[in-house]
Amino acid sequence: EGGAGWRAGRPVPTCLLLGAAGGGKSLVTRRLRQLSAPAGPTELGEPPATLPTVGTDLTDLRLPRRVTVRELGGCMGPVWPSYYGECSALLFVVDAADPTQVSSSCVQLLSVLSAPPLASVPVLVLFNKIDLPCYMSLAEMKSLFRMQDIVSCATQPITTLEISARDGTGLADVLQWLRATLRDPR
Ligand SMILES: Nc1nc2c(ncn2[C@@H]2O[C@H](COP(=O)(O)OP(=O)(O)OP(=O)(O)O)[C@@H](O)[C@H]2O)c(=O)[nH]1
Ligand SMILES: [Mg+2]
Repeated sequence: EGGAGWRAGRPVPTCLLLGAAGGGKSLVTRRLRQLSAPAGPTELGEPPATLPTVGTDLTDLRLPRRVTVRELGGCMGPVWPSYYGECSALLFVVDAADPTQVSSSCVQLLSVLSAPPLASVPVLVLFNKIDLPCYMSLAEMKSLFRMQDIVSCATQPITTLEISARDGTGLADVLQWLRATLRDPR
C-alpha cells in the first residue's frame, strides 16, 4: 500500500499526521484536500463535521505530485510508533485554544522526535484553532511549550505555523511546506 507509484519508479510519499485527540487533524486533512482539489480551491465554507478518528485514516493529496496523508487518531497513541517506518514528512497538530493540553502535547511531541525512525524526517508543528479566543496568547503557549528549546535540540528540521482549519488561515503555507518538503523525498 502506498508503495506503487502512479508513475513508474516514483514511490508515493507518506506524511504522518499526529497530535492529541480533538486537535483538529481530521479537519486539517479535509481542508488540505479542498484547497488542493484538481479544480482549484473553492470556498471553504462551513467546516464539515468530523468524528474522532478510531485507528488511522488515509487521504491522497495531489500537490500535484501524489502524497498520502496518514492521520493516526489521538486515541491511538500507543500504536503510533508502528507507523514511523514509512514516513517522509510529519505534521504535528497542537490545539492552540486549549492551554490545559500544552504539557501533554509537548511530551508527546518530544517522544515523537526522539523515535529513531523519525530522526531525520522534516517536521511541521501546527498550532491550530487560532480563530478561537483563548485566555493565553500564542506567544505564551509557545513559551510554555518550550518550542525554542525543542527546535534547537531536535535532530529534525522543525517548522512551526499558526493555522485555523476552520477559516483556512495558514493552510496555503502548509501545502507549500508539503510541496517543498516532498519534492524530492527519501
Ligand atoms: N474553532 C475551530 N475548531 C476546530 C478547528 N480545527 C478543528 N476544529 C474542531 O475541533 C473538533 C475536533 O476536530 P477533529 O479534526 O475531529 O480532531 P482530530 O485531531 O482529528 O481528533 P481525533 O481524530 O480524535 O484524534 C471538531 O469539532 C472540529 O470542527 C479550528 O481551526 N478552529
Ligand atoms: Mg481525527
